[in-house]
Amino acid sequence: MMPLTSTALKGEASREVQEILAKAAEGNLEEKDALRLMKAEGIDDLFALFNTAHEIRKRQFGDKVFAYGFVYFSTYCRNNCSFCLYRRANRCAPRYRKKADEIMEIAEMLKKSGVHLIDLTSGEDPQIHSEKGYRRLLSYVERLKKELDMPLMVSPGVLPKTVLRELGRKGLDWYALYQETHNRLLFSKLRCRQDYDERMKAKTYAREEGMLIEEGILIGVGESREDVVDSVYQMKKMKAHQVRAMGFIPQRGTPMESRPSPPILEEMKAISLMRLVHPDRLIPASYDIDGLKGLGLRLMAGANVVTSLIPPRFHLRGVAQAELDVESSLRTLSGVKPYLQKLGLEVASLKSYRKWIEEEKARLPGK
Ligand code: SAM
Ligand code: MD0
Ligand code: SF4
Repeated sequence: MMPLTSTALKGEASREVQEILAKAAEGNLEEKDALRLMKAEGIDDLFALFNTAHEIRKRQFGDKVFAYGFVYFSTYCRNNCSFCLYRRANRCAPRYRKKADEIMEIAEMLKKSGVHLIDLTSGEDPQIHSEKGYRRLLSYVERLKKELDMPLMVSPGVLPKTVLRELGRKGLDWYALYQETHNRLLFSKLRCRQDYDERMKAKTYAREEGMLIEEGILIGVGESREDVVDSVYQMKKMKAHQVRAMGFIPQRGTPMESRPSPPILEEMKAISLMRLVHPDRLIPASYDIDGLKGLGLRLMAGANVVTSLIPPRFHLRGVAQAELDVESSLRTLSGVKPYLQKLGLEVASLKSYRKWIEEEKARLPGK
C-alpha cells in the first residue's frame, strides 16, 4: 500500500493516536483502537484523525466525488420510527405520493443535472407494501432502467425476498436499508415494533440477488461510542458497499422532538472511522443533515458522495431536512459545484461511477 503523503501522521497528535493512525493507514485498525479514536477530543488528535481519513479517501478516489439525486416518491408510512418526521402517527408530516410519469420526469431532470445515481425512496407506504404495490415499484424500476439507463437505488423499506429477486432481475443496482444501530435494545426504541433480523436479512438477500447494499447508522440517538465502533465493523462483516453515519435532526410531532442534534464532531468522527475501516467503500456526505454548510466538514472527514440532491418545482421533500434549500435550487448539483471546487474537489464522471458499480457487482456472490 502506498504511504500517505500528508503530515497527518506527524502533526501534534498524541503519540498513541499517531501510532493508531499509522496502523489504520496500512489497513490494520483493531476495534479497541477504533474506540480510542472515537474518544479522541483534543484538536490535534481530531485533526490528525480527519486528515488521515481525508488522505485515504484521496488515495482511493483522488479529488473526485460522486453525487446522488434523491426522489422521495411517497411520504406515507406504516411504521412509527421514533426519530422520523414521516412516522405514521405524525399529523404534522407533509404527505404526498408521486405518480409514475412525474417520477420519470423528475428522474430525467436529475439525469440532465449530471448526478450519478437516482435514489428512489419512500416511507413504508401501505400502497407500495402490498402485492399490487410491489408490482408498481417493479414497474418504476423497469421504466427507469429502460428509459433512463442510469444507476438506480431504491430505499422503500423492508422488501420480501421474492420482490428483491425480481428487482435484481430488472437490473436494479442498489438497495439501501439502514439499521440505524446494531444494538438491538436501542433498535427496538428507534424502530419500534420492527424486526431487527428481518431488516438485516433483507440486505443479505439483496446482495445475493445481485444488488449492491447500503447500510447506515444514526448518531445522537442514545448510542454509545462502543455501539458506533461495533456498527462500523458489522458493516464490514456484511460487506456493505456504501456505509453512512447521519446526525439526528429533531422532528416536530415526534417522540424525539426535544432531543438535540449531536455535535457535528461526533458525526465526523464516525465518518472518519468508516473511512479508515472501509477505505474503498462509498461514504455519503448528506445534504439532508445541515445542508451546504455541513457538506465540507463531512467530505473533509473522509466522505466521497454528496447525497440528497433534490430538484426544485416538484414539491419534493427531503427526510431529515424536509424543505431545506429545495425550492431555492441550491440543493442541486449546480448549487453545490462551486462549493466543491472551493474544497478542491471535483464531480466525477458518470463513466467512472458506472465502472465502480460494475466492478463491485462482478464481485458479488454467484458472479
Ligand atoms: N422508509 C425507508 C426506511 O426507513 O428504510 C426509507 C426512508 S429514508 C432511507 C429514512 C432514513 O433517513 C432513515 O433510515 C434514517 O437513517 C434517516 N432519518 C430519518 N429521520 C431522520 C432524522 N430525524 N434525523 C436524521 N436522519 C434521519
Ligand atoms: C440522503 N435523504 O441521502 C437521503 C436518504 C435514502 N437512501 C437516502 C436518507 O440523505
Ligand atoms: Fe417510515 Fe422510514 Fe420514517 Fe421509519 S424511517 S417512519 S420506516 S419513513
